[in-house]
Amino acid sequence: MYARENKIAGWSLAVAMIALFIGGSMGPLQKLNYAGVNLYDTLNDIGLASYYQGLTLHAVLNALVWTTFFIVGFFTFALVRSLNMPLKMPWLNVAALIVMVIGLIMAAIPILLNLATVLFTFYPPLQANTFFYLGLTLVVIGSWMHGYGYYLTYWEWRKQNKGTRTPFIALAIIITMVMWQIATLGVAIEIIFLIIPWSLGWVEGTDPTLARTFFWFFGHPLVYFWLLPAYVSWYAMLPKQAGGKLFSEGLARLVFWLFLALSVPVGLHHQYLDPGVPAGWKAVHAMITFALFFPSMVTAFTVVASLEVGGRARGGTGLLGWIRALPWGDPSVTAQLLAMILFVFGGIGGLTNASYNLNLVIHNTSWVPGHFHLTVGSAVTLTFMGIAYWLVPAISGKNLWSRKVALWQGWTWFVGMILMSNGLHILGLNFSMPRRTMIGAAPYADPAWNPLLFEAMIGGLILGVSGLLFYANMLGTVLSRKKAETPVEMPVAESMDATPAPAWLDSWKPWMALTIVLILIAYGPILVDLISSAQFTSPGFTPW
Ligand code: HAS
Ligand code: CU
Repeated sequence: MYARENKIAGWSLAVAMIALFIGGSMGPLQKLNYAGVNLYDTLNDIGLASYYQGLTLHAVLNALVWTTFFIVGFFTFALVRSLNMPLKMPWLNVAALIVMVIGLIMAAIPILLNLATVLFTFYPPLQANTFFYLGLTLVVIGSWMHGYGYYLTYWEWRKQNKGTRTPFIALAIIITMVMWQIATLGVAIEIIFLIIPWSLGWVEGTDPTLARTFFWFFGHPLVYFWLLPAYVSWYAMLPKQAGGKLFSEGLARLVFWLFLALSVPVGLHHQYLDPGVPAGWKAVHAMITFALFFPSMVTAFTVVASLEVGGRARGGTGLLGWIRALPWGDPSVTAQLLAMILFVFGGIGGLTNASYNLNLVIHNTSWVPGHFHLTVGSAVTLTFMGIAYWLVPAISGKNLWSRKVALWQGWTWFVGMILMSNGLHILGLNFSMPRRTMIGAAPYADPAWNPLLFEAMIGGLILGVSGLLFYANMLGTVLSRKKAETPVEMPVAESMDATPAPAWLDSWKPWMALTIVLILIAYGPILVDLISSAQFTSPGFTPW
């Protein structure tokens, strides 16, 4: 069943994991540099020019490639099962994957040649080789094509199932892809109209403020594009794995619609310190960011309630006794529970960032990488690893190589991330240690930082070990010659709602209207203002 879809999913996951392996292996090096150990000289011999080239590889491969490829693989697998019908036009999704891989190669070559050491935000006036931008554009276009393949399938399903509510997993996937479609318009405009003509030398200068504003139109919803697939698992799959039920499918649907409407019009919370963006618009985006806090709190409540149902069904009693009764011996569950615990702290840090006055203190300090390693590096990545522990067996038809190694992997990730992010957060908050800086070579580095740098380094090394455990298991599983006796199926949690979700939670019109209106309000006037006063005067810089 679904052989084609499994193939698309399997290859997407393979690319994702190779990217995470290469990108992730830069991580421990960065942390060793914090402790004054400079391995980059050795790496020079194999062609790595600088800390910043390593950092670009790390962030592009981990944050952009690992996530995007994993997500389309997971979604392709889950969508068809949720709708109970194969892809309508499978060749479109195959073509999508090919376009994404071509784009990846096109972007990777300039990075490896040190022609695109611009970090993952590629802010102008830093300028990379044009192929880097073209490659990223192709990855995005490929992901759109995946989306079109999903929409066509969904459309067909709706035609055949008039009056039936869309199954939750399918609906959540389609909403996520539509949100991504809207968000990526920002980066597409930035790259196509501002950056490519400038990197080719057709125009002399560019306007960094305008470029950054288009980037963050995309950059914030990007983080929810990473998060929402984890939410799909937490809402609809994890409760089943934990022996529970989805506490309220109605709430779960509401959350995804709210993310559609609220994910984009908040990008200026990354630009609080940008001069040239009027403070009033920053305030509007700050308010919408706090509105966005609501669906995450609903998620915390609903997911924990769903887990509690599971824990109690498994014999847990008392106020917290159900937590112990959860299946902690199942590595897929454990990884995701630990990811959720780390996300509590990542989320609190996010609220700190979103508060204008607090942001002034932590912006561009190591607090920010502390924050995003708890979110994209833990809530998302550790959840994806947890998903991989059933998904890779399901696709390959093999048993997971070692449950024990997988359990160790989840726990080491948890411990390593606590140490590393704690160090980074405090260094940023208390000592204003800058982010994106080769601290090992910084003349202003203060000896008072050393204990925390050491803590972060130990955390980073533990994470490196955890990564190796993950890869041992993935390779062990895929390369094993023995087929599993009982095939692994996608876990789907039953809903506890007594009635099907109301029609307005399965209806695109009102939510799309709200989405468009909010974006027009939050971005319309400021973009008109920035475009009409744009100064295309900044030449490109390649300081490496
Ligand atoms: Fe963020 C910067 C604000 C969430 C990623 N963020 C970043 C950057 C990245 C990133 C990559 O306002 C750096 C970008 C760069 O390079 O410059 N972020 C927020 C806010 C949230 C938030 C308000 N961020 C995320 C997520 C990310 C992510 C999710 C990736 C996936 N972030 C900011 C701001 C900046 C920023 C500013 C700019 C900083 C600067 O100055 O540069 C919120 O969405 C967070 C809401 C989440 C929660 C947590 C809910 C908890 C749940 C778990 C429940 C589980 C339980 C445990 C209770 C409030 C759902 C149960 C366990 C059992 C065992 C039972
Ligand atoms: Cu953001």
